[in-house]
Amino acid sequence: MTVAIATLHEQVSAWLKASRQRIYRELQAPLTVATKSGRTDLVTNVDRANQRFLISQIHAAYPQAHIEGEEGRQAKLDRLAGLVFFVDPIDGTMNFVKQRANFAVMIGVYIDGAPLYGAILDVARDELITGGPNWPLQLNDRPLPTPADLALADGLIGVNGHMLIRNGVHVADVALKSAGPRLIGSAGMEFIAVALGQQVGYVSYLQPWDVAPGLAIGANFGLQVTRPDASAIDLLEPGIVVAAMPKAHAEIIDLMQG
Ligand code: 2AM
Ligand code: CA
Ligand code: CA
Ligand code: CA
Repeated sequence: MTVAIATLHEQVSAWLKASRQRIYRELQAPLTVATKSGRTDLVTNVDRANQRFLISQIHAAYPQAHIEGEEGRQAKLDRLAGLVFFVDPIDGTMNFVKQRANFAVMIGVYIDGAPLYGAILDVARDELITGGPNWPLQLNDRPLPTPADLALADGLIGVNGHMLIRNGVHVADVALKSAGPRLIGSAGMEFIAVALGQQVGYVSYLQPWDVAPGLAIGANFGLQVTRPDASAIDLLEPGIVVAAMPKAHAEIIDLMQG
């Protein structure tokens, strides 16, 4: 199967920009907020509506595609064969509800399990980061420099708050060895910070749609995205993700094994 990446980029960019317009239009009415697995795991009417919108756009353009989206009622993906779109209609729903900022809409596109293209829109700033193994790292269609391959001591590290507080898999050790931990509360925004060279990496427990877009973008600039034992990410399962530039990644993996 061949997919023209330039066409894909135009389509996905247009869907994400349209999502932004729809989100702000829907915010003119009160939000409906519900909990999922617990008190801090939220979904709103806007998450659900935007997922329906994105799925309809993907289906119309790529009828053969399989779609794995966070809020859907569609069956969970059980294989990565063919063209697969990972969709997170609002990433950082708690931030969306509490801050109306620091949330993203994002899509990762894979063929037979290999990354093809990723796009993350910082909705509040209207900044779209795109990239892939064969697509340049861009911010709103303008090229970005490759982030520096800093040692952990020289870079800020994005972390999952609960993992840091509980020192799950030595996250506190990683934070202490870094130039400082940072906590944004949106996986997509964390990957944007890494792509912009603002932090050297990110450690969290993530679902496939949280990691797929950033992993595809990072394939453009040597970002290492693995499990804590350095094994490859299985995009069919949730799990701990270590995403970092190569030097810091090697250091983080060492700390996490220790
Ligand atoms: P979400 O907002 O799309 O759910 C910080 O909470 C980051 O972790 C966000 O990117 C969030 O994505 C993700 N996340 C994954 N599982 C979560 C959960 N059970 N509760 C809250 N956030 C979760
Ligand atoms: Ca969620
Ligand atoms: Ca998410
Ligand atoms: Ca989400």
